[in-house]
Amino acid sequence: RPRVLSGIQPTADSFHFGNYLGALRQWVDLQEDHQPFFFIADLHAITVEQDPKVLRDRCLRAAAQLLAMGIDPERSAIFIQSQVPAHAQLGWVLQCLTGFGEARRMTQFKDKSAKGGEGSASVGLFTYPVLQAADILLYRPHYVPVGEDQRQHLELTRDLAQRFNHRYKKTFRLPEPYILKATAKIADLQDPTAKMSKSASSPAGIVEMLDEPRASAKKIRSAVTDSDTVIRFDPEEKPGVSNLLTIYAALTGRSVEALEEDYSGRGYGDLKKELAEVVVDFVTPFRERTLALLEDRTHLTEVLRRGADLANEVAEATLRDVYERVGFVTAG
Ligand code: AQP
Repeated sequence: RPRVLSGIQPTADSFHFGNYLGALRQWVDLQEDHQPFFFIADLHAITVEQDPKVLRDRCLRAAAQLLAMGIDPERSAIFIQSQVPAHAQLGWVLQCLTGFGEARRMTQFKDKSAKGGEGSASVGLFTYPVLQAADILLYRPHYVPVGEDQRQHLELTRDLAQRFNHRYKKTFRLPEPYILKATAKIADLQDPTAKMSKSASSPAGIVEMLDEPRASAKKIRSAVTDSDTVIRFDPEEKPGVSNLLTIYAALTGRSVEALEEDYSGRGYGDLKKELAEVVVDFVTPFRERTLALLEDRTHLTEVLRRGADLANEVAEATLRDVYERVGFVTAG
Protein backbone atom coordinates (compact mmCIF):
# COMPACT_ATOMS: atom_id res chain seq x y z
CA ARG A 1 0.00 0.00 0.00
CA PRO A 2 1.36 3.44 -0.88
CA ARG A 3 2.50 5.44 2.08
CA VAL A 4 1.17 8.92 2.91
CA LEU A 5 2.39 11.45 5.43
CA SER A 6 1.09 14.80 6.63
CA GLY A 7 1.18 17.03 9.68
CA ILE A 8 -0.73 19.82 11.37
CA GLN A 9 0.39 22.44 13.84
CA PRO A 10 -1.06 22.55 17.35
CA THR A 11 -1.20 26.33 17.32
CA ALA A 12 -4.89 26.93 17.99
CA ASP A 13 -7.49 25.48 20.33
CA SER A 14 -9.40 24.23 17.31
CA PHE A 15 -8.75 23.30 13.69
CA HIS A 16 -10.63 25.47 11.21
CA PHE A 17 -12.60 24.65 8.08
CA GLY A 18 -9.59 25.44 5.87
CA ASN A 19 -7.51 22.81 7.66
CA TYR A 20 -10.34 20.29 7.62
CA LEU A 21 -11.65 20.70 4.09
CA GLY A 22 -8.26 21.46 2.55
CA ALA A 23 -6.29 18.65 4.15
CA LEU A 24 -7.61 16.68 7.12
CA ARG A 25 -10.64 15.27 5.33
CA GLN A 26 -8.27 13.64 2.84
CA TRP A 27 -6.29 12.13 5.71
CA VAL A 28 -9.38 10.25 6.81
CA ASP A 29 -10.19 8.99 3.29
CA LEU A 30 -6.62 7.98 2.52
CA GLN A 31 -6.61 5.53 5.43
CA GLU A 32 -8.69 3.16 3.30
CA ASP A 33 -5.98 2.03 0.96
CA HIS A 34 -2.77 3.72 2.09
CA GLN A 35 -0.31 3.36 4.91
CA PRO A 36 -0.59 6.69 6.72
CA PHE A 37 1.69 8.58 9.10
CA PHE A 38 0.07 11.68 10.59
CA PHE A 39 1.75 13.94 13.10
CA ILE A 40 1.13 16.93 15.31
CA ALA A 41 3.86 19.42 14.49
CA ASP A 42 4.93 20.77 17.87
CA LEU A 43 8.50 21.46 16.68
CA HIS A 44 7.02 23.73 14.02
CA ALA A 45 4.73 25.37 16.55
CA ILE A 46 7.66 26.78 18.55
CA THR A 47 9.00 28.72 15.55
CA VAL A 48 6.87 31.43 17.13
CA GLU A 49 6.57 31.92 20.88
CA GLN A 50 4.22 29.52 22.65
CA ASP A 51 3.03 29.29 26.22
CA PRO A 52 4.27 25.81 27.33
CA LYS A 53 1.07 24.91 29.16
CA VAL A 54 -1.12 25.98 26.26
CA LEU A 55 1.07 24.16 23.74
CA ARG A 56 0.84 20.89 25.66
CA ASP A 57 -2.93 21.25 25.92
CA ARG A 58 -3.28 22.04 22.23
CA CYS A 59 -1.30 18.95 21.24
CA LEU A 60 -3.83 16.78 23.05
CA ARG A 61 -6.71 18.80 21.63
CA ALA A 62 -5.27 18.23 18.16
CA ALA A 63 -5.05 14.49 18.80
CA ALA A 64 -8.63 14.39 20.09
CA GLN A 65 -9.86 16.25 17.01
CA LEU A 66 -8.03 13.91 14.66
CA LEU A 67 -9.56 10.88 16.35
CA ALA A 68 -12.99 12.54 16.40
CA MET A 69 -12.88 13.19 12.66
CA GLY A 70 -12.12 9.56 11.95
CA ILE A 71 -8.38 8.96 12.12
CA ASP A 72 -8.16 5.37 13.27
CA PRO A 73 -5.00 4.54 15.24
CA GLU A 74 -5.32 0.93 14.14
CA ARG A 75 -4.79 2.00 10.54
CA SER A 76 -2.74 5.19 10.91
CA ALA A 77 0.32 6.03 12.94
CA ILE A 78 -0.70 9.24 14.70
CA PHE A 79 2.07 10.84 16.74
CA ILE A 80 3.66 13.98 18.13
CA GLN A 81 6.64 15.21 16.16
CA SER A 82 8.90 15.87 19.17
CA GLN A 83 8.55 12.22 20.23
CA VAL A 84 10.42 11.20 17.09
CA PRO A 85 13.90 12.75 17.40
CA ALA A 86 14.87 11.80 13.83
CA HIS A 87 12.82 14.75 12.53
CA ALA A 88 15.16 17.28 14.11
CA GLN A 89 18.21 15.16 13.29
CA LEU A 90 17.46 14.84 9.58
CA GLY A 91 16.37 18.48 9.61
CA TRP A 92 19.95 19.48 10.45
CA VAL A 93 21.45 17.37 7.66
CA LEU A 94 19.03 18.90 5.15
CA GLN A 95 19.74 22.44 6.39
CA CYS A 96 23.32 21.82 5.39
CA LEU A 97 22.14 21.03 1.86
CA THR A 98 19.86 24.07 1.54
CA GLY A 99 21.01 27.31 0.01
CA PHE A 100 20.35 30.48 1.98
CA GLY A 101 18.76 32.12 -1.07
CA GLU A 102 16.67 29.04 -1.67
CA ALA A 103 15.20 29.21 1.84
CA ARG A 104 14.65 32.94 1.44
CA ARG A 105 12.37 32.42 -1.54
CA MET A 106 9.71 30.64 0.53
CA THR A 107 6.64 32.84 0.36
CA GLN A 108 5.21 31.68 3.69
CA PHE A 109 8.34 32.92 5.44
CA LYS A 110 8.10 36.21 3.59
CA ASP A 111 4.44 36.60 4.59
CA LYS A 112 4.91 35.57 8.19
CA SER A 113 8.11 37.51 8.83
CA ALA A 114 6.70 40.59 7.12
CA LYS A 115 4.38 41.15 10.08
CA GLY A 116 6.99 41.88 12.72
CA GLY A 117 9.87 42.65 10.35
CA GLU A 118 12.43 40.02 9.32
CA GLY A 119 14.63 40.92 12.29
CA SER A 120 12.03 39.74 14.76
CA ALA A 121 11.42 36.36 13.06
CA SER A 122 13.26 33.38 14.54
CA VAL A 123 15.86 31.38 12.64
CA GLY A 124 13.51 28.43 13.24
CA LEU A 125 10.77 30.16 11.25
CA PHE A 126 13.29 30.66 8.45
CA THR A 127 14.36 27.01 8.36
CA TYR A 128 10.85 25.67 8.97
CA PRO A 129 10.38 24.40 5.37
CA VAL A 130 13.61 22.41 5.67
CA LEU A 131 12.40 20.72 8.85
CA GLN A 132 9.19 20.05 6.96
CA ALA A 133 11.21 18.37 4.22
CA ALA A 134 12.79 16.15 6.88
CA ASP A 135 9.35 15.36 8.35
CA ILE A 136 8.28 14.08 4.98
CA LEU A 137 11.38 12.38 3.60
CA LEU A 138 11.98 10.25 6.71
CA TYR A 139 8.91 8.17 5.87
CA ARG A 140 9.60 7.87 2.13
CA PRO A 141 5.92 8.56 1.38
CA HIS A 142 4.34 8.44 -2.05
CA TYR A 143 1.86 11.27 -1.32
CA VAL A 144 1.56 14.25 1.00
CA PRO A 145 -2.05 15.42 1.41
CA VAL A 146 -2.02 19.20 1.98
CA GLY A 147 -3.72 22.45 0.98
CA GLU A 148 -2.49 24.62 -1.88
CA ASP A 149 -0.47 26.88 0.47
CA GLN A 150 1.99 24.01 1.01
CA ARG A 151 2.81 23.40 -2.66
CA GLN A 152 6.01 25.47 -2.63
CA HIS A 153 7.29 23.64 0.47
CA LEU A 154 6.64 20.33 -1.26
CA GLU A 155 8.71 21.49 -4.20
CA LEU A 156 11.59 22.34 -1.89
CA THR A 157 11.23 18.89 -0.31
CA ARG A 158 11.55 17.25 -3.72
CA ASP A 159 14.56 19.42 -4.61
CA LEU A 160 16.33 18.48 -1.38
CA ALA A 161 15.54 14.80 -1.83
CA GLN A 162 16.94 14.90 -5.33
CA ARG A 163 20.05 16.77 -4.20
CA PHE A 164 20.74 14.27 -1.45
CA ASN A 165 20.13 11.30 -3.74
CA HIS A 166 22.44 12.78 -6.33
CA ARG A 167 25.23 13.81 -3.97
CA TYR A 168 25.30 10.59 -1.97
CA LYS A 169 23.18 7.66 -3.08
CA LYS A 170 19.49 7.16 -3.81
CA THR A 171 17.95 7.35 -0.36
CA PHE A 172 14.69 9.27 -0.58
CA ARG A 173 11.54 8.82 -2.60
CA LEU A 174 10.35 12.00 -4.36
CA PRO A 175 6.91 12.57 -2.83
CA GLU A 176 3.95 13.91 -4.78
CA PRO A 177 1.66 16.55 -3.32
CA TYR A 178 -1.90 15.30 -2.93
CA ILE A 179 -4.02 18.41 -3.29
CA LEU A 180 -7.73 18.24 -3.97
CA LYS A 181 -8.40 21.05 -6.41
CA ALA A 182 -11.95 21.81 -5.26
CA THR A 183 -11.01 22.51 -1.65
CA ALA A 184 -7.32 23.42 -2.02
CA LYS A 185 -7.95 26.94 -0.77
CA ILE A 186 -10.90 27.60 1.49
CA ALA A 187 -11.42 31.34 1.71
CA ASP A 188 -11.98 33.68 4.63
CA LEU A 189 -15.73 34.33 5.05
CA GLN A 190 -15.22 38.08 5.44
CA ASP A 191 -12.48 38.48 2.85
CA PRO A 192 -13.14 35.76 0.28
CA THR A 193 -10.10 36.63 -1.82
CA ALA A 194 -7.81 35.59 1.09
CA LYS A 195 -7.35 32.09 2.50
CA MET A 196 -9.03 31.20 5.77
CA SER A 197 -6.13 31.35 8.21
CA LYS A 198 -5.80 31.35 11.95
CA SER A 199 -3.18 34.08 11.98
CA ALA A 200 -4.67 36.36 9.33
CA SER A 201 -8.46 35.90 9.50
CA SER A 202 -10.72 37.96 11.71
CA PRO A 203 -12.86 35.86 14.10
CA ALA A 204 -15.87 36.38 11.82
CA GLY A 205 -13.92 35.14 8.80
CA ILE A 206 -12.87 31.78 10.21
CA VAL A 207 -15.06 28.81 11.13
CA GLU A 208 -13.49 26.80 13.91
CA MET A 209 -14.42 23.16 14.16
CA LEU A 210 -14.86 23.38 17.95
CA ASP A 211 -16.74 26.67 18.01
CA GLU A 212 -20.19 26.73 19.56
CA PRO A 213 -22.24 25.45 16.55
CA ARG A 214 -24.62 28.40 16.76
CA ALA A 215 -21.69 30.80 16.50
CA SER A 216 -20.48 29.01 13.35
CA ALA A 217 -23.98 29.19 11.87
CA LYS A 218 -24.02 32.92 12.49
CA LYS A 219 -20.66 33.36 10.75
CA ILE A 220 -21.97 31.53 7.68
CA ARG A 221 -25.10 33.68 7.64
CA SER A 222 -22.95 36.83 7.83
CA ALA A 223 -20.48 35.76 5.13
CA VAL A 224 -19.52 38.44 2.62
CA THR A 225 -20.97 37.80 -0.85
CA ASP A 226 -21.53 40.40 -3.58
CA SER A 227 -24.14 42.88 -4.82
CA ASP A 228 -25.39 40.53 -7.55
CA THR A 229 -28.18 38.04 -6.77
CA VAL A 230 -27.36 34.96 -8.86
CA ILE A 231 -25.99 31.84 -7.13
CA ARG A 232 -23.28 30.73 -9.50
CA PHE A 233 -19.83 29.19 -9.01
CA ASP A 234 -17.36 31.75 -10.32
CA PRO A 235 -14.31 32.23 -8.08
CA GLU A 236 -13.06 35.23 -10.06
CA GLU A 237 -16.25 37.27 -10.15
CA LYS A 238 -18.07 35.82 -7.15
CA PRO A 239 -15.45 34.59 -4.64
CA GLY A 240 -17.78 34.76 -1.61
CA VAL A 241 -20.64 32.77 -3.14
CA SER A 242 -18.18 30.31 -4.71
CA ASN A 243 -16.53 29.70 -1.34
CA LEU A 244 -19.92 28.97 0.24
CA LEU A 245 -20.76 26.55 -2.58
CA THR A 246 -17.37 24.85 -2.13
CA ILE A 247 -17.95 24.37 1.59
CA TYR A 248 -21.51 23.19 0.99
CA ALA A 249 -20.44 20.66 -1.64
CA ALA A 250 -17.57 19.33 0.47
CA LEU A 251 -19.71 18.84 3.57
CA THR A 252 -22.62 17.17 1.78
CA GLY A 253 -20.79 15.25 -0.94
CA ARG A 254 -23.00 16.92 -3.56
CA SER A 255 -21.59 18.53 -6.68
CA VAL A 256 -21.37 22.29 -7.08
CA GLU A 257 -23.40 21.98 -10.30
CA ALA A 258 -26.26 20.23 -8.49
CA LEU A 259 -26.24 22.97 -5.85
CA GLU A 260 -26.28 25.70 -8.50
CA GLU A 261 -29.33 24.03 -10.01
CA ASP A 262 -31.09 23.69 -6.65
CA TYR A 263 -30.54 27.33 -5.85
CA SER A 264 -31.33 28.76 -9.25
CA GLY A 265 -33.84 31.57 -8.87
CA ARG A 266 -33.32 31.65 -5.08
CA GLY A 267 -31.49 34.25 -3.01
CA TYR A 268 -28.23 34.37 -1.05
CA GLY A 269 -30.25 34.34 2.18
CA ASP A 270 -31.56 30.84 1.42
CA LEU A 271 -28.12 29.54 0.51
CA LYS A 272 -26.56 30.89 3.70
CA LYS A 273 -29.38 29.72 5.94
CA GLU A 274 -29.32 26.18 4.57
CA LEU A 275 -25.54 25.95 4.58
CA ALA A 276 -25.59 27.17 8.19
CA GLU A 277 -27.81 24.17 9.02
CA VAL A 278 -25.46 21.79 7.22
CA VAL A 279 -22.56 23.24 9.20
CA VAL A 280 -24.38 22.85 12.51
CA ASP A 281 -25.26 19.23 11.70
CA PHE A 282 -21.65 18.56 10.88
CA VAL A 283 -19.86 20.30 13.75
CA THR A 284 -22.24 19.32 16.57
CA PRO A 285 -21.37 15.59 16.71
CA PHE A 286 -17.73 16.35 15.91
CA ARG A 287 -17.52 18.69 18.86
CA GLU A 288 -19.21 16.22 21.19
CA ARG A 289 -16.85 13.42 20.18
CA THR A 290 -13.82 15.66 20.66
CA LEU A 291 -14.90 16.85 24.09
CA ALA A 292 -15.59 13.25 25.16
CA LEU A 293 -12.13 12.15 23.99
CA LEU A 294 -10.57 15.00 25.94
CA GLU A 295 -12.03 13.57 29.13
CA ASP A 296 -9.51 10.72 28.98
CA ARG A 297 -6.10 12.24 28.48
CA THR A 298 -4.31 9.06 29.51
CA HIS A 299 -5.91 7.29 26.57
CA LEU A 300 -4.84 10.07 24.20
CA THR A 301 -1.22 10.03 25.36
CA GLU A 302 -1.20 6.24 25.06
CA VAL A 303 -2.49 6.39 21.46
CA LEU A 304 0.17 8.99 20.64
CA ARG A 305 2.91 6.93 22.26
CA ARG A 306 1.97 3.88 20.20
CA GLY A 307 1.99 6.05 17.07
CA ALA A 308 5.44 7.38 18.00
CA ASP A 309 6.74 3.82 18.43
CA LEU A 310 5.69 2.99 14.88
CA ALA A 311 7.03 6.27 13.52
CA ASN A 312 10.35 5.92 15.34
CA GLU A 313 10.92 2.53 13.80
CA VAL A 314 10.56 3.84 10.25
CA ALA A 315 12.26 7.20 10.88
CA GLU A 316 15.30 5.71 12.65
CA ALA A 317 15.90 3.28 9.79
CA THR A 318 15.95 6.16 7.28
CA LEU A 319 18.18 8.27 9.52
CA ARG A 320 20.65 5.38 9.85
CA ASP A 321 20.95 5.24 6.06
CA VAL A 322 21.40 9.01 5.91
CA TYR A 323 24.09 9.13 8.61
CA GLU A 324 25.99 6.30 6.99
CA ARG A 325 25.85 7.95 3.55
CA VAL A 326 26.88 11.36 4.85
CA GLY A 327 29.97 9.80 6.41
CA PHE A 328 29.20 9.76 10.11
CA VAL A 329 30.86 7.05 12.16
CA THR A 330 28.08 4.82 13.43
CA ALA A 331 28.19 3.88 17.08
CA GLY A 332 29.23 0.25 17.58
N1 AQP B 1 -7.61 28.04 3.95
C1 AQP B 1 -7.13 26.82 3.70
N2 AQP B 1 -7.61 26.11 2.65
C2 AQP B 1 -7.14 24.86 2.38
N3 AQP B 1 -6.20 24.25 3.14
C3 AQP B 1 -5.70 24.92 4.20
N4 AQP B 1 -4.77 24.59 5.13
C4 AQP B 1 -4.64 25.62 5.99
N5 AQP B 1 -5.46 26.63 5.64
C5 AQP B 1 -6.12 26.22 4.53
C6 AQP B 1 -4.08 23.30 5.20
O1 AQP B 1 -4.21 22.80 6.52
C7 AQP B 1 -3.10 21.94 6.79
C8 AQP B 1 -2.55 22.23 8.16
O2 AQP B 1 -1.78 23.38 8.06
P1 AQP B 1 -0.90 23.96 9.21
O3 AQP B 1 -0.77 23.08 10.35
O4 AQP B 1 0.34 24.49 8.60
O5 AQP B 1 -1.86 25.05 9.58
P2 AQP B 1 -1.59 26.45 9.24
O6 AQP B 1 -0.99 26.65 7.87
O7 AQP B 1 -0.82 26.89 10.41
O8 AQP B 1 -3.04 26.97 9.21
P3 AQP B 1 -3.26 28.43 8.95
O9 AQP B 1 -4.57 28.81 9.49
O10 AQP B 1 -3.00 28.68 7.49
O11 AQP B 1 -2.15 29.05 9.88
P4 AQP B 1 -1.35 30.33 9.64
O12 AQP B 1 -2.36 31.41 9.55
O13 AQP B 1 -0.49 30.40 10.88
O14 AQP B 1 -0.57 30.13 8.37
C9 AQP B 1 -2.10 22.16 5.68
O15 AQP B 1 -2.11 21.07 4.80
C10 AQP B 1 -2.59 23.40 4.98
O16 AQP B 1 -2.29 23.39 3.61
